[in-house]
Amino acid sequence: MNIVILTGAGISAESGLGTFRDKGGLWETADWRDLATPEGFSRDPGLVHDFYNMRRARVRAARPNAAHAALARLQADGRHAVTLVTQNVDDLHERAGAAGVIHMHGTHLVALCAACAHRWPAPDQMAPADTCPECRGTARPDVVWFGEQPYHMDMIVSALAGCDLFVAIGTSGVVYPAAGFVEIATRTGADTLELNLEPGERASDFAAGRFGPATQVVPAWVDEMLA
Ligand code: BJW
Repeated sequence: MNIVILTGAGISAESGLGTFRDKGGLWETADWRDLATPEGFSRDPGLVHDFYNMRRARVRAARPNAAHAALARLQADGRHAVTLVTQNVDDLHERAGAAGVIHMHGTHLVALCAACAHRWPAPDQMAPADTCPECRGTARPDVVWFGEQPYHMDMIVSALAGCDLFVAIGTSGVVYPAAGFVEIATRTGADTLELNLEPGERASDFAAGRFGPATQVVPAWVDEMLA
């Protein structure tokens, strides 16, 4: 079976990384217009770097959980062709052993030159004075902010067009284009499944849903797929 899996912040919640829109989430205490837009970065690059420096430190201290491990197990088993797309900017899928993970919103472990698009490993602390080693342009985290085009969209849409099953895990279904993947998969005739703590915004678009903490529902679903 060709399976496309989309993950969101909820899969990393039990590794200690905050989600965005839950109670106590990152956007409850901070304004996304200041922290996750190119305009916010132009206004106050120091504030944005501090936000990503804090999150980078949390990611470096975090460990993959049972849900990340289960998806890596499903992929490594080889019975199904698994395309893993994540909205997350952490590297917990890779550290659990997953291969070829598509980071549609980039990763804050990489720095990006805003002028020439050169990329290099992000230092633990980035600062407004940091410049590109190639052209001296402004350095920023290699993440996709609101109003910017998510990465690898051609690859993702073609994987969705050829999949038999689309599974969304731990994502609220609020942010596009990822929130529209279930529609694309449904149109192409795929079965669809939502695995989430509770039903997300697009729950009624999925053929089925299973709800509970990712560390429980994801390994249980993977066990069934490999039974
Ligand atoms: C658990 C759990 C546990 C908790 N176990 N589950 C009007 C209509 C349609 C679109 C738009 C519109 N106005 C503007 C737009 C476009 C805009 C958009 O969607 N805005 C909406 C808010 C309306 N989108 C964009 O601008 C995007 N670009 C774009 O559209 O370009 C045009 C284009 C598209 C395609 C081709 C060509 C051109 C860019 C979006 C960039 C998003 N960036 C961020 C920041 C990235 C860097 C960073 O991490 O800081 O991405 S915002 C933030 O939201 C982050 C996330 O990846 C993303 C999604 O969040 P996610 O993962 O769903 O997290 P939460 O917190 O929302 O949900 C967590 C879920 O987990 C919940 O369901 C919980 O229940 C669950 N959970 N604990 C299991 N233990």
